[in-house]
Amino acid sequence: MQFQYWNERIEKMPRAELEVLQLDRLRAEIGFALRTPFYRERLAAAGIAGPGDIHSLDDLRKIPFTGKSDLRQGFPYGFLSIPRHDVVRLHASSGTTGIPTTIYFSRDDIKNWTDNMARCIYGAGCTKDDVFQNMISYGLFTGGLGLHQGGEEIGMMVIPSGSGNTARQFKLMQDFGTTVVHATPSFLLHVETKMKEAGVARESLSLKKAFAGAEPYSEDTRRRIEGLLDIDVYNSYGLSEMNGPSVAFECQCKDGMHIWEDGYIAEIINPDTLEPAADGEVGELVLTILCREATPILRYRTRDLTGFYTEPCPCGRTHRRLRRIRGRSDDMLIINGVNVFPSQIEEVIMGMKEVGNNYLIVVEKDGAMDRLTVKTEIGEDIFMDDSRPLNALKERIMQTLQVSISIRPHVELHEGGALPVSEGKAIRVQDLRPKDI
Ligand code: DLL
Repeated sequence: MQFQYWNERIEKMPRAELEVLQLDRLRAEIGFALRTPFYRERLAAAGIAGPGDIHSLDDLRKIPFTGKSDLRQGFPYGFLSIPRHDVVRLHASSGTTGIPTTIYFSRDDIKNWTDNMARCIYGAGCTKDDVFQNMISYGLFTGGLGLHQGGEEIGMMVIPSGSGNTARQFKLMQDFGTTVVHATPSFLLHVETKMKEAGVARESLSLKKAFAGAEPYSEDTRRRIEGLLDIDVYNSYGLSEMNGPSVAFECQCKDGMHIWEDGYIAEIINPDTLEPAADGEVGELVLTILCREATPILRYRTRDLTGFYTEPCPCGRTHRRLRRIRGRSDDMLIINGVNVFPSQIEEVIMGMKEVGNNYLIVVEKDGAMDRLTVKTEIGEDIFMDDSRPLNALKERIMQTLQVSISIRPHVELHEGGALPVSEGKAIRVQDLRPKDI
Protein backbone atom coordinates (compact mmCIF):
# COMPACT_ATOMS: atom_id res chain seq x y z
CA MET A 1 0.00 0.00 0.00
CA GLN A 2 1.24 3.49 -0.86
CA PHE A 3 1.01 5.63 2.29
CA GLN A 4 0.92 9.41 2.28
CA TYR A 5 1.73 11.79 5.13
CA TRP A 6 0.61 15.37 5.60
CA ASN A 7 3.43 16.15 8.03
CA GLU A 8 5.86 13.26 7.63
CA ARG A 9 8.49 14.63 10.03
CA ILE A 10 5.99 14.78 12.90
CA GLU A 11 3.95 11.72 11.96
CA LYS A 12 7.01 9.45 11.81
CA MET A 13 9.02 11.16 14.56
CA PRO A 14 11.02 8.66 16.63
CA ARG A 15 9.34 8.09 20.02
CA ALA A 16 12.24 9.49 22.03
CA GLU A 17 12.10 12.74 20.08
CA LEU A 18 8.32 12.82 20.32
CA GLU A 19 8.56 12.55 24.11
CA VAL A 20 10.99 15.47 24.28
CA LEU A 21 8.53 17.52 22.23
CA GLN A 22 5.67 16.46 24.52
CA LEU A 23 7.57 17.54 27.63
CA ASP A 24 8.38 20.89 26.09
CA ARG A 25 4.78 21.47 25.08
CA LEU A 26 3.44 20.23 28.40
CA ARG A 27 5.50 22.86 30.18
CA ALA A 28 4.19 25.56 27.85
CA GLU A 29 0.61 24.36 28.38
CA ILE A 30 1.09 24.48 32.15
CA GLY A 31 2.18 28.09 31.68
CA PHE A 32 -1.18 28.81 30.03
CA ALA A 33 -3.07 26.79 32.64
CA LEU A 34 -1.56 28.84 35.45
CA ARG A 35 -3.27 31.89 34.04
CA THR A 36 -6.66 30.43 34.94
CA PRO A 37 -7.92 30.64 38.53
CA PHE A 38 -8.98 26.97 38.42
CA TYR A 39 -5.55 25.57 37.58
CA ARG A 40 -3.64 28.11 39.67
CA GLU A 41 -5.37 26.69 42.70
CA ARG A 42 -5.32 23.03 41.58
CA LEU A 43 -1.68 23.07 40.54
CA ALA A 44 -0.53 24.96 43.63
CA ALA A 45 -2.23 22.31 45.79
CA ALA A 46 -0.27 19.67 43.84
CA GLY A 47 3.00 21.50 44.46
CA ILE A 48 3.33 22.88 40.93
CA ALA A 49 4.03 26.60 40.98
CA GLY A 50 5.33 26.84 37.44
CA PRO A 51 6.40 24.87 34.33
CA GLY A 52 9.84 24.39 35.93
CA ASP A 53 8.28 21.99 38.45
CA ILE A 54 7.67 19.49 35.66
CA HIS A 55 10.97 17.65 35.13
CA SER A 56 9.82 14.65 33.15
CA LEU A 57 6.66 13.26 31.56
CA ASP A 58 6.23 11.12 34.69
CA ASP A 59 5.57 14.34 36.62
CA LEU A 60 2.29 14.58 34.74
CA ARG A 61 0.90 12.19 37.32
CA LYS A 62 1.30 14.84 40.00
CA ILE A 63 -1.41 16.87 38.27
CA PRO A 64 -4.96 16.14 39.46
CA PHE A 65 -7.58 15.03 36.93
CA THR A 66 -10.02 17.49 35.40
CA GLY A 67 -13.63 16.41 34.86
CA LYS A 68 -16.65 17.68 32.97
CA SER A 69 -18.11 19.07 36.21
CA ASP A 70 -14.97 21.20 36.72
CA LEU A 71 -15.45 22.69 33.26
CA ARG A 72 -19.09 23.31 34.01
CA GLN A 73 -18.28 25.07 37.26
CA GLY A 74 -15.90 27.30 35.35
CA PHE A 75 -18.64 28.33 32.90
CA PRO A 76 -18.44 30.65 31.03
CA TYR A 77 -14.90 32.04 31.20
CA GLY A 78 -13.22 30.20 34.08
CA PHE A 79 -10.88 28.19 31.82
CA LEU A 80 -10.01 30.99 29.42
CA SER A 81 -6.29 31.71 29.61
CA ILE A 82 -5.82 34.46 27.03
CA PRO A 83 -7.46 37.88 26.73
CA ARG A 84 -11.03 37.61 25.42
CA HIS A 85 -10.19 39.80 22.43
CA ASP A 86 -7.65 37.19 21.23
CA VAL A 87 -10.34 34.51 21.02
CA VAL A 88 -11.61 33.91 17.48
CA ARG A 89 -14.12 31.08 18.06
CA LEU A 90 -15.94 29.02 20.63
CA HIS A 91 -17.50 25.58 20.50
CA ALA A 92 -19.66 23.93 23.13
CA SER A 93 -21.02 20.55 24.09
CA SER A 94 -23.73 19.40 26.45
CA GLY A 95 -23.00 19.14 30.13
CA THR A 96 -24.63 16.86 32.69
CA THR A 97 -27.10 19.66 33.42
CA GLY A 98 -28.23 22.58 31.32
CA ILE A 99 -24.77 24.19 31.52
CA PRO A 100 -22.60 23.35 28.52
CA THR A 101 -18.83 23.01 28.48
CA THR A 102 -17.34 25.75 26.37
CA ILE A 103 -13.99 25.72 24.60
CA TYR A 104 -12.30 28.84 23.23
CA PHE A 105 -9.83 29.01 20.36
CA SER A 106 -7.19 31.57 19.42
CA ARG A 107 -6.18 31.94 15.80
CA ASP A 108 -3.18 29.63 16.43
CA ASP A 109 -5.41 27.08 18.16
CA ILE A 110 -7.60 26.89 15.06
CA LYS A 111 -4.45 26.49 12.92
CA ASN A 112 -3.21 23.61 15.07
CA TRP A 113 -6.59 21.91 15.05
CA THR A 114 -6.80 22.33 11.29
CA ASP A 115 -3.33 20.86 10.81
CA ASN A 116 -4.24 17.81 12.91
CA MET A 117 -7.45 17.40 10.95
CA ALA A 118 -5.57 17.64 7.64
CA ARG A 119 -3.19 14.89 8.81
CA CYS A 120 -6.20 12.66 9.50
CA ILE A 121 -7.89 13.25 6.15
CA TYR A 122 -4.71 13.03 4.09
CA GLY A 123 -3.61 9.97 6.06
CA ALA A 124 -6.86 8.28 5.03
CA GLY A 125 -5.73 8.63 1.43
CA CYS A 126 -7.63 11.76 0.33
CA THR A 127 -6.12 14.42 -1.92
CA LYS A 128 -7.08 17.75 -3.44
CA ASP A 129 -8.79 15.87 -6.25
CA ASP A 130 -11.49 14.70 -3.85
CA VAL A 131 -14.92 16.25 -3.44
CA PHE A 132 -15.86 16.14 0.23
CA GLN A 133 -19.47 16.30 1.39
CA ASN A 134 -19.63 17.05 5.10
CA MET A 135 -22.97 15.52 6.12
CA ILE A 136 -22.73 16.31 9.83
CA SER A 137 -24.11 19.16 11.95
CA TYR A 138 -22.35 22.49 11.79
CA GLY A 139 -22.68 25.04 14.59
CA LEU A 140 -21.51 24.66 18.17
CA PHE A 141 -20.87 20.96 17.50
CA THR A 142 -17.26 20.50 16.42
CA GLY A 143 -17.86 17.81 13.79
CA GLY A 144 -18.96 20.22 11.06
CA LEU A 145 -16.35 22.95 11.13
CA GLY A 146 -13.57 20.59 12.24
CA LEU A 147 -13.66 18.36 9.17
CA HIS A 148 -14.57 21.32 6.99
CA GLN A 149 -11.34 23.17 7.90
CA GLY A 150 -9.21 20.06 7.48
CA GLY A 151 -10.74 19.28 4.08
CA GLU A 152 -10.08 22.79 2.82
CA GLU A 153 -6.55 22.69 4.21
CA ILE A 154 -5.59 19.78 1.98
CA GLY A 155 -7.40 21.41 -0.92
CA MET A 156 -10.44 19.18 -1.34
CA MET A 157 -13.59 20.83 -2.62
CA VAL A 158 -15.77 20.90 0.49
CA ILE A 159 -19.56 20.81 0.29
CA PRO A 160 -20.90 21.97 3.68
CA SER A 161 -24.18 20.10 3.31
CA GLY A 162 -24.75 19.58 7.04
CA SER A 163 -26.78 16.71 8.44
CA GLY A 164 -30.18 15.32 7.45
CA ASN A 165 -32.24 15.69 4.26
CA THR A 166 -31.09 12.61 2.39
CA ALA A 167 -32.80 13.62 -0.88
CA ARG A 168 -30.72 16.81 -1.03
CA GLN A 169 -27.58 14.87 -0.04
CA PHE A 170 -28.05 12.50 -3.01
CA LYS A 171 -28.63 15.41 -5.36
CA LEU A 172 -25.42 17.10 -4.20
CA MET A 173 -23.49 13.84 -4.54
CA GLN A 174 -24.73 13.38 -8.09
CA ASP A 175 -24.36 17.00 -9.20
CA PHE A 176 -20.82 17.50 -7.90
CA GLY A 177 -19.37 13.99 -8.00
CA THR A 178 -18.79 13.62 -4.25
CA THR A 179 -16.03 11.12 -3.51
CA VAL A 180 -15.77 11.39 0.30
CA VAL A 181 -18.46 11.89 2.94
CA HIS A 182 -18.43 12.48 6.68
CA ALA A 183 -21.34 11.45 8.91
CA THR A 184 -22.26 9.54 12.01
CA PRO A 185 -22.31 5.77 11.39
CA SER A 186 -26.06 5.67 12.05
CA PHE A 187 -26.66 8.33 9.40
CA LEU A 188 -24.52 6.39 6.92
CA LEU A 189 -26.67 3.30 7.46
CA HIS A 190 -29.77 5.42 7.05
CA VAL A 191 -28.40 6.89 3.80
CA GLU A 192 -28.18 3.41 2.35
CA THR A 193 -31.82 2.65 3.22
CA LYS A 194 -32.93 5.98 1.76
CA MET A 195 -30.88 5.38 -1.36
CA LYS A 196 -32.84 2.23 -2.07
CA GLU A 197 -36.17 3.94 -1.31
CA ALA A 198 -35.32 6.88 -3.57
CA GLY A 199 -34.15 4.58 -6.34
CA VAL A 200 -30.71 6.20 -6.45
CA ALA A 201 -28.37 3.83 -8.30
CA ARG A 202 -24.97 3.29 -6.70
CA GLU A 203 -23.43 3.71 -10.17
CA SER A 204 -24.76 7.28 -10.32
CA LEU A 205 -22.47 8.18 -7.39
CA SER A 206 -18.67 8.54 -7.28
CA LEU A 207 -18.35 7.71 -3.57
CA LYS A 208 -15.10 6.11 -2.40
CA LYS A 209 -14.70 6.83 1.29
CA ALA A 210 -16.51 7.87 4.44
CA PHE A 211 -15.33 9.18 7.78
CA ALA A 212 -17.55 7.96 10.59
CA GLY A 213 -17.47 8.98 14.22
CA ALA A 214 -19.04 11.01 17.03
CA GLU A 215 -20.77 7.91 18.41
CA PRO A 216 -19.81 4.32 19.21
CA TYR A 217 -20.18 1.65 16.53
CA SER A 218 -18.84 -1.81 16.03
CA GLU A 219 -16.49 -3.35 13.51
CA ASP A 220 -19.54 -5.20 12.13
CA THR A 221 -21.31 -1.92 11.53
CA ARG A 222 -18.28 -0.57 9.71
CA ARG A 223 -18.21 -3.64 7.47
CA ARG A 224 -21.91 -3.40 6.86
CA ILE A 225 -21.65 0.25 5.74
CA GLU A 226 -18.66 -0.60 3.59
CA GLY A 227 -20.49 -3.47 1.94
CA LEU A 228 -23.76 -1.62 1.41
CA LEU A 229 -22.21 1.52 -0.03
CA ASP A 230 -19.12 -0.08 -1.54
CA ILE A 231 -16.73 2.37 0.14
CA ASP A 232 -13.93 2.43 2.73
CA VAL A 233 -15.00 3.67 6.16
CA TYR A 234 -12.47 5.29 8.50
CA ASN A 235 -13.10 5.60 12.23
CA SER A 236 -12.76 9.12 13.61
CA TYR A 237 -12.61 9.95 17.32
CA GLY A 238 -12.62 13.18 19.24
CA LEU A 239 -14.43 15.23 21.84
CA SER A 240 -15.23 18.92 22.13
CA GLU A 241 -13.11 19.39 25.25
CA MET A 242 -10.06 18.31 23.21
CA ASN A 243 -10.96 20.42 20.11
CA GLY A 244 -13.39 17.90 18.60
CA PRO A 245 -12.58 15.47 15.78
CA SER A 246 -8.87 14.97 14.89
CA VAL A 247 -7.83 13.58 18.28
CA ALA A 248 -7.49 10.10 16.74
CA PHE A 249 -8.22 8.81 13.25
CA GLU A 250 -7.59 5.70 11.22
CA CYS A 251 -4.94 5.64 8.52
CA GLN A 252 -5.26 3.61 5.32
CA CYS A 253 -4.65 0.41 7.31
CA LYS A 254 -8.06 0.92 9.01
CA ASP A 255 -6.86 -0.90 12.10
CA GLY A 256 -6.94 1.43 15.11
CA MET A 257 -6.90 5.22 15.34
CA HIS A 258 -3.59 7.10 15.54
CA ILE A 259 -3.71 9.62 18.31
CA TRP A 260 -1.59 12.69 17.53
CA GLU A 261 0.82 12.51 20.41
CA ASP A 262 2.59 15.77 19.63
CA GLY A 263 -0.77 17.41 20.39
CA TYR A 264 -2.02 15.22 23.24
CA ILE A 265 -0.65 13.15 26.09
CA ALA A 266 -2.86 10.10 26.34
CA GLU A 267 -3.12 7.91 29.42
CA ILE A 268 -5.31 4.88 30.06
CA ILE A 269 -6.43 4.50 33.66
CA ASN A 270 -8.53 2.06 35.59
CA PRO A 271 -11.71 4.12 36.17
CA ASP A 272 -12.25 2.58 39.61
CA THR A 273 -8.77 2.82 41.10
CA LEU A 274 -7.61 5.74 38.90
CA GLU A 275 -4.26 3.94 38.57
CA PRO A 276 -2.60 3.50 35.14
CA ALA A 277 -3.85 0.47 33.22
CA ALA A 278 -1.33 -2.15 32.09
CA ASP A 279 0.08 -1.84 28.57
CA GLY A 280 -2.64 -2.62 26.03
CA GLU A 281 -5.34 -3.07 28.68
CA VAL A 282 -8.73 -1.40 28.24
CA GLY A 283 -9.52 1.46 30.61
CA GLU A 284 -10.58 5.09 30.59
CA LEU A 285 -8.79 7.48 28.30
CA VAL A 286 -7.35 10.58 29.96
CA LEU A 287 -6.11 13.38 27.72
CA THR A 288 -3.93 16.44 28.17
CA ILE A 289 -4.02 18.90 25.32
CA LEU A 290 -0.61 20.29 24.36
CA CYS A 291 -1.21 22.82 21.60
CA ARG A 292 -4.05 25.04 22.72
CA GLU A 293 -3.40 28.37 24.36
CA ALA A 294 -6.95 29.69 24.86
CA THR A 295 -8.34 26.75 26.86
CA PRO A 296 -5.72 24.55 28.47
CA ILE A 297 -7.12 21.31 29.87
CA LEU A 298 -4.89 18.93 31.76
CA ARG A 299 -5.56 15.25 32.44
CA TYR A 300 -9.15 15.34 31.26
CA ARG A 301 -11.18 12.26 32.12
CA THR A 302 -12.90 11.53 28.81
CA ARG A 303 -14.97 8.67 30.30
CA ASP A 304 -14.36 6.77 27.06
CA LEU A 305 -13.22 3.18 27.47
CA THR A 306 -10.47 2.05 25.13
CA GLY A 307 -6.87 0.83 25.09
CA PHE A 308 -3.69 1.18 23.04
CA TYR A 309 -2.47 -1.20 20.41
CA THR A 310 0.95 -2.36 21.50
CA GLU A 311 2.31 -3.27 18.05
CA PRO A 312 3.51 -0.58 15.62
CA CYS A 313 1.33 0.22 12.59
CA PRO A 314 2.49 -0.88 9.12
CA CYS A 315 1.98 2.72 7.91
CA GLY A 316 5.14 3.79 9.76
CA ARG A 317 3.51 6.45 11.93
CA THR A 318 5.00 6.41 15.41
CA HIS A 319 1.92 7.88 17.11
CA ARG A 320 0.13 5.11 18.99
CA ARG A 321 -3.21 3.68 17.95
CA LEU A 322 -6.38 3.61 20.04
CA ARG A 323 -8.79 0.72 19.92
CA ARG A 324 -12.40 1.26 18.92
CA ILE A 325 -14.24 2.94 21.83
CA ARG A 326 -15.94 0.21 23.91
CA GLY A 327 -18.33 2.38 25.88
CA ARG A 328 -18.26 4.96 28.64
CA SER A 329 -17.57 4.93 32.34
CA ASP A 330 -20.46 7.33 33.00
CA ASP A 331 -24.12 7.41 31.99
CA MET A 332 -23.86 9.71 28.97
CA LEU A 333 -26.03 8.53 26.07
CA ILE A 334 -25.12 9.33 22.47
CA ILE A 335 -28.31 9.60 20.43
CA ASN A 336 -27.75 10.06 16.70
CA GLY A 337 -24.40 11.63 17.53
CA VAL A 338 -25.80 14.03 20.12
CA ASN A 339 -24.61 13.66 23.70
CA VAL A 340 -27.36 13.49 26.27
CA PHE A 341 -27.09 13.02 30.01
CA PRO A 342 -30.17 11.50 31.70
CA SER A 343 -29.84 14.25 34.32
CA GLN A 344 -30.58 16.91 31.68
CA ILE A 345 -33.90 15.20 30.91
CA GLU A 346 -34.72 14.79 34.57
CA GLU A 347 -34.04 18.46 35.22
CA VAL A 348 -36.56 19.48 32.56
CA ILE A 349 -39.40 17.12 33.38
CA MET A 350 -39.13 17.34 37.13
CA GLY A 351 -39.27 21.12 36.80
CA MET A 352 -42.83 20.86 35.39
CA LYS A 353 -45.50 20.77 38.03
CA GLU A 354 -47.96 18.83 35.85
CA VAL A 355 -45.55 15.92 35.64
CA GLY A 356 -45.78 13.13 38.20
CA ASN A 357 -42.95 11.45 40.04
CA ASN A 358 -41.90 8.61 37.83
CA TYR A 359 -40.34 8.70 34.40
CA LEU A 360 -38.42 6.45 32.04
CA ILE A 361 -36.04 7.26 29.21
CA VAL A 362 -36.08 4.70 26.38
CA VAL A 363 -33.57 4.66 23.55
CA GLU A 364 -34.07 2.18 20.73
CA LYS A 365 -33.34 1.72 17.06
CA ASP A 366 -35.80 2.95 14.47
CA GLY A 367 -34.27 1.60 11.27
CA ALA A 368 -30.68 2.81 11.30
CA MET A 369 -31.34 5.85 13.45
CA ASP A 370 -31.77 6.11 17.21
CA ARG A 371 -35.13 6.97 18.69
CA LEU A 372 -35.56 8.61 22.08
CA THR A 373 -38.83 8.28 23.99
CA VAL A 374 -39.44 9.97 27.32
CA LYS A 375 -42.25 8.36 29.27
CA THR A 376 -43.58 10.31 32.20
CA GLU A 377 -46.42 9.93 34.62
CA ILE A 378 -48.78 12.87 34.91
CA GLY A 379 -49.70 14.68 38.11
CA GLU A 380 -52.96 14.07 39.97
CA ASP A 381 -54.69 17.22 38.68
CA ILE A 382 -54.69 16.04 35.09
CA PHE A 383 -57.10 13.47 33.74
CA MET A 384 -56.16 10.91 31.15
CA ASP A 385 -59.53 11.19 29.36
CA ASP A 386 -59.17 14.91 28.67
CA SER A 387 -57.05 14.99 25.54
CA ARG A 388 -56.63 18.76 25.05
CA PRO A 389 -54.52 19.55 28.14
CA LEU A 390 -52.69 16.24 27.65
CA ASN A 391 -51.65 17.10 24.12
CA ALA A 392 -50.64 20.60 25.19
CA LEU A 393 -48.51 19.18 28.00
CA LYS A 394 -46.93 16.63 25.69
CA GLU A 395 -46.02 19.36 23.22
CA ARG A 396 -44.59 21.55 25.97
CA ILE A 397 -42.43 18.70 27.30
CA MET A 398 -41.18 17.98 23.78
CA GLN A 399 -40.33 21.59 23.10
CA THR A 400 -38.62 22.23 26.43
CA LEU A 401 -36.58 19.05 26.07
CA GLN A 402 -35.64 20.00 22.54
CA VAL A 403 -34.23 23.31 23.77
CA SER A 404 -32.29 21.57 26.51
CA ILE A 405 -30.89 18.49 24.73
CA SER A 406 -31.06 19.50 21.04
CA ILE A 407 -33.17 16.46 20.18
CA ARG A 408 -36.94 16.36 19.79
CA PRO A 409 -37.94 13.25 21.70
CA HIS A 410 -41.14 11.27 21.51
CA VAL A 411 -43.12 11.81 24.69
CA GLU A 412 -45.58 9.37 26.22
CA LEU A 413 -47.80 10.38 29.12
CA HIS A 414 -48.97 7.76 31.58
CA GLU A 415 -51.33 7.78 34.52
CA GLY A 416 -49.80 8.09 37.98
CA GLY A 417 -48.49 4.68 39.09
CA ALA A 418 -48.50 3.20 35.58
CA LEU A 419 -44.75 3.14 34.99
CA PRO A 420 -42.74 0.32 36.56
CA VAL A 421 -41.16 1.01 39.93
CA SER A 422 -38.01 -0.92 40.67
CA GLU A 423 -37.40 -2.34 44.10
CA GLY A 424 -33.81 -1.24 44.35
CA LYS A 425 -32.20 1.68 42.60
CA ALA A 426 -34.61 3.34 40.19
CA ILE A 427 -33.99 2.33 36.60
CA ARG A 428 -34.48 5.50 34.64
CA VAL A 429 -32.86 4.57 31.36
CA GLN A 430 -33.57 1.64 29.06
CA ASP A 431 -31.07 1.56 26.26
CA LEU A 432 -32.50 -1.10 23.96
CA ARG A 433 -30.06 -0.56 21.08
CA PRO A 434 -28.16 -3.73 20.16
CA LYS A 435 -24.75 -3.81 21.84
CA ASP A 436 -22.43 -5.47 19.40
CA ILE A 437 -19.16 -3.67 20.07
O1 DLL B 1 -18.44 13.95 18.90
C1 DLL B 1 -16.50 15.14 18.15
C2 DLL B 1 -16.50 14.38 16.87
C3 DLL B 1 -17.20 14.86 15.79
C4 DLL B 1 -15.81 13.18 16.75
C5 DLL B 1 -17.20 14.18 14.59
C6 DLL B 1 -15.80 12.48 15.56
C7 DLL B 1 -16.50 12.97 14.47
P1 DLL B 1 -18.61 15.54 21.42
O2 DLL B 1 -19.94 15.93 20.93
O3 DLL B 1 -18.01 16.32 22.52
O4 DLL B 1 -17.56 15.56 20.27
O5 DLL B 1 -18.72 14.02 21.86
C8 DLL B 1 -17.59 13.33 22.30
O6 DLL B 1 -18.49 11.22 21.52
O7 DLL B 1 -16.31 11.37 24.33
C9 DLL B 1 -17.18 9.70 22.75
O8 DLL B 1 -17.96 9.23 23.82
C10 DLL B 1 -18.07 9.86 21.52
N1 DLL B 1 -17.31 9.58 20.29
C11 DLL B 1 -16.76 10.45 19.45
N2 DLL B 1 -16.17 9.78 18.41
C12 DLL B 1 -16.36 8.46 18.62
C13 DLL B 1 -16.00 7.27 17.92
C14 DLL B 1 -17.61 14.81 19.13
N3 DLL B 1 -15.33 7.26 16.78
C15 DLL B 1 -17.94 11.90 22.66
N4 DLL B 1 -16.35 6.09 18.48
C16 DLL B 1 -16.70 11.12 23.00
C17 DLL B 1 -17.04 6.05 19.65
C18 DLL B 1 -17.09 8.34 19.83
N5 DLL B 1 -17.42 7.13 20.33
